[in-house]
Amino acid sequence: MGQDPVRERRIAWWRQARFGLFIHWGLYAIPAGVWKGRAIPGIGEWIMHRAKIPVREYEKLAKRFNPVKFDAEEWVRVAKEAGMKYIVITAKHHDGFCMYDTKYTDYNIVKATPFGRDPMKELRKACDKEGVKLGFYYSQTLDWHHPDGMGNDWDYDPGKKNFGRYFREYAMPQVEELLTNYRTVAVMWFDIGTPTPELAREMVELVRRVSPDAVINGRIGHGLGDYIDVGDNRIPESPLPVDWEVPMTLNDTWGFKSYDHNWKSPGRVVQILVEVVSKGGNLLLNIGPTAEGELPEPAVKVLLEVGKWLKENGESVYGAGAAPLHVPGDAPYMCTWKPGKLYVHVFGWPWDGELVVFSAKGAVKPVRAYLLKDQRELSFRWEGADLIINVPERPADPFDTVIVVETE
Ligand code: FHN
Repeated sequence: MGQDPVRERRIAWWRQARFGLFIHWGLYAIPAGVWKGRAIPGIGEWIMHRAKIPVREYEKLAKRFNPVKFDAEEWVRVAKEAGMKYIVITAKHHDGFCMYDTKYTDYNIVKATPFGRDPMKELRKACDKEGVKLGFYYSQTLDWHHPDGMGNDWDYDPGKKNFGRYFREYAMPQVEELLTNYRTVAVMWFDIGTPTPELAREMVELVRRVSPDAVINGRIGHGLGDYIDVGDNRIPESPLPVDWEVPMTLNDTWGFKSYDHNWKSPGRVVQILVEVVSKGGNLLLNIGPTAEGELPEPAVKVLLEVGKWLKENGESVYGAGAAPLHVPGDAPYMCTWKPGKLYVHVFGWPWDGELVVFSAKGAVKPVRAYLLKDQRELSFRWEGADLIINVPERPADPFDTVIVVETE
């Protein structure tokens, strides 16, 4: 990766953004976790694989896909209200169904469904209107529908597959199509890696040629891409010295499942977001819309609550990163940082009116401390290496009260 100035320019907005919306939407929203009356365990968008549904049978879902409640503007508004700066949506997931109009297969939302509209075009327009960046998820390796794609061994003989042909004559042209017809694509989001470095390099070269400003995620594989995606739902133990992102589910699935109600609370999401930023990363938080085209109501509620918190505390998140001090694992706070400002996010309010910021000496030279929410001034003193901040009796926010420590 290195300090290539072209890359630095390309990724600058992404680094500021810190919070994005991931959307997994496709035919799998119809069965929504149930196949032939049987609840299929695991993540919703994997149902074709988990239940070994034959291509000819799965394909029939397209005829039933009619998400008439889909409203691109509404989706983008929710993302924006939630404080999310970019959206990454599945243009093609592992099931191979294309959620946009493509000339390389009729197995797409415009040609194969009664819906007949192109939601990616509509999202493009809505994102431009609202000033939200739009990126596409494209499953470049797994494709359970294409005879040469990887992963489907129940319909196709793996020994007869020509993956190179699929990749060069199908996946690459489709990515080029996305980059060209839906300009300007902010992120090209690949998944699970590419089998060979050669193919991965060819894909990266294509993206660079067609859309030099598109940020490429690390799951293209082989150390290529502009940033790293850590494991799904896994926040690293400590800050990483590279650009990174964690894709995370809001419940326990990416694609919609009718019976997954295990939603994270707004307070939990705020805490996750702050933890991610305190370790120098971005949070790409997922929601899986229904087959009717709606964002699940409970998910929207959570996101809007998070957005309210961000409206007041966004300064401590956008463009912020890891603080130059160690926060013990059992401390009741986390820290984010911008040059000249330490943001102390207090999750466990001190009962005795004194917040102890451990081992802050050397890292900060405080000149002023105040509550971010209402600018209330706070006094402070040193006790050895610890900074003691005098705080009001009650927290200013039920999720996370942010104290700003201005430093020399
Ligand atoms: O297999 C996929 C999964 O369905 C989902 O898209 C996630 C999102 O990060 N990525 C893969 C697993 O890592």
